Amino acid sequence: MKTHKKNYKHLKQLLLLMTAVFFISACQKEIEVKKSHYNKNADIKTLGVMKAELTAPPFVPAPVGKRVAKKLIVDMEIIEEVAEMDNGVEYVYWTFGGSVPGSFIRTRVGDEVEFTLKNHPDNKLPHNIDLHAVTGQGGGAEASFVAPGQQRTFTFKAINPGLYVYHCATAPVGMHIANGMYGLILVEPIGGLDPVDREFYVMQGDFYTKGKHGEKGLQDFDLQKAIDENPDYVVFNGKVGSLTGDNAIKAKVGESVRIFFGNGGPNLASSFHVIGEIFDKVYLEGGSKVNENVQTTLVPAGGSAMLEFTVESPDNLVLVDHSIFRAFNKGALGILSVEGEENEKVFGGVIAEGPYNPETKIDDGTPPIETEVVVDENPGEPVTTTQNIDEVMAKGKKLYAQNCLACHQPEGQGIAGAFPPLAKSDYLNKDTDRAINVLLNGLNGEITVNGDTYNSVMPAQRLSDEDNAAVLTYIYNNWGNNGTVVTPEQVKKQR
Ligand code: HEC
Ligand SMILES: [Cu+2]
Repeated sequence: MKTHKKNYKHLKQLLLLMTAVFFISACQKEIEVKKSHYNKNADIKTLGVMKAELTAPPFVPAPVGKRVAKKLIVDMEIIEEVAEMDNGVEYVYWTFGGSVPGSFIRTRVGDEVEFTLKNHPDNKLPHNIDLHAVTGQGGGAEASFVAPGQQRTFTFKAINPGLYVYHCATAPVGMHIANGMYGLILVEPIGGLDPVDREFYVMQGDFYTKGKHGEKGLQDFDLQKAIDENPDYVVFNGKVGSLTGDNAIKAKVGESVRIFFGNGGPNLASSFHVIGEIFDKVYLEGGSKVNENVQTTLVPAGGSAMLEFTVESPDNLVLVDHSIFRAFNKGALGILSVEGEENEKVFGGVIAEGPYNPETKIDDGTPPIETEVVVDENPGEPVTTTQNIDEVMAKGKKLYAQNCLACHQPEGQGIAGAFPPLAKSDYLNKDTDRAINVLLNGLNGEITVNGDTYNSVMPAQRLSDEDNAAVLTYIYNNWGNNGTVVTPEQVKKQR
């Protein structure tokens, strides 16, 4: 019995020892696991202090290149201010640094960012900042919460390379974002991104106003429309026309272009596309994976993408959200204007045109396989292209429905703020040659029609001289216009 008891005691001790050993080794394992998951960029040493250059869109600060990691001082002021959303439409924007999107911040992996957020004393509300580039509570939201007339400084280490959204995260968060409180922070990898010729900062956002799209005056934020995700405006860089007309971004044939594209939301994802271009490279979701030869890239609300392409021919490339009504009816449209020599290797342009009649054989320049003897049945009678006015009008009506109606509307009444009217248009009636040129070459930049300004884009119409003449004649002889008859010869002269 005694020995038995002693044995039992030994067994108990052994068990205790075993548990202890197991426990210690388990602990060690856990530490090892943690170490292997630890982002080693957190250990990058910084050398020196530098003040960050901050830029308003569409500009970006100078690339980091080969510079070492530093302590980077970011100084950002929040400003609440009235600005124009569209012609005659005003809105109270809440901004990081006075622009929508807010100032672009450019850092590199290993930088220790010392961030000071200042809330201007004239502002009405407290704000803060949640940077998606931050690993830490709320992306810095709590550490940066500031009341008007206050400032707050916090620090973080940039440990993951990529293009990140930042935004205000003060309740009601949706409203702060809907009023323009978002921007981009770029964390370049060690050694920097590959150099390119041009870089641009473009960010999409959706806006919700009490009045309908185009309704003039100072517009209040509409919470119900925001909840319903039914925006009146979907725009690039905070307003309609921020990248069209005189604001178009520019490049030269042969240059490489990088667009830092972000989506502030608050609600809509963007199907970002550039009409007339293909993205050679897309850094998906603003991360490190690169896709190549992309037509349209999907950028979620609160997400980003870096897009790279070279511009091969002198075109007006059109930046759009390919959810296309947003582009042509809500504002999500911009122009990258490319200047330089035509490049027929990549785009040949129109090489032939003429009437198409299914009844007759098409003369496309290739010699016929079987030669027939063609007999001219009416020798000596001239070939005439003159049509009577009724035919021209009927043809013009058809052409209008096919080519113009979608934008200028069935009765030529246009859409306020987006498409100018053709009915009783003073612009149209004043100058026929100018109107012909609009069709031949397209139109962008600010114009005034019947007292309202438009600053949008009309694509060039690829119609024959006859068709251009017919559609214009139809328009001039309808809806209270001045009755001009436009001839194909007149169109030809303007080519
Ligand atoms: C994709 C939409 C779109 C289509 C299609 C379109 N337009 Fe336009 N048009 C516009 C826009 C936008 C403007 C104003 C451009 C600006 O702001 O610089 C405009 C301007 C004009 C103007 C000068 C302003 C005015 O109101 O008098 C004329 C004339 C015109 N378009 C005629 C036509 C005709 C004719 C067609 C069809 C053959 C046509 N457009 C097709 C969008 C379009
Ligand atoms: Cu805010």
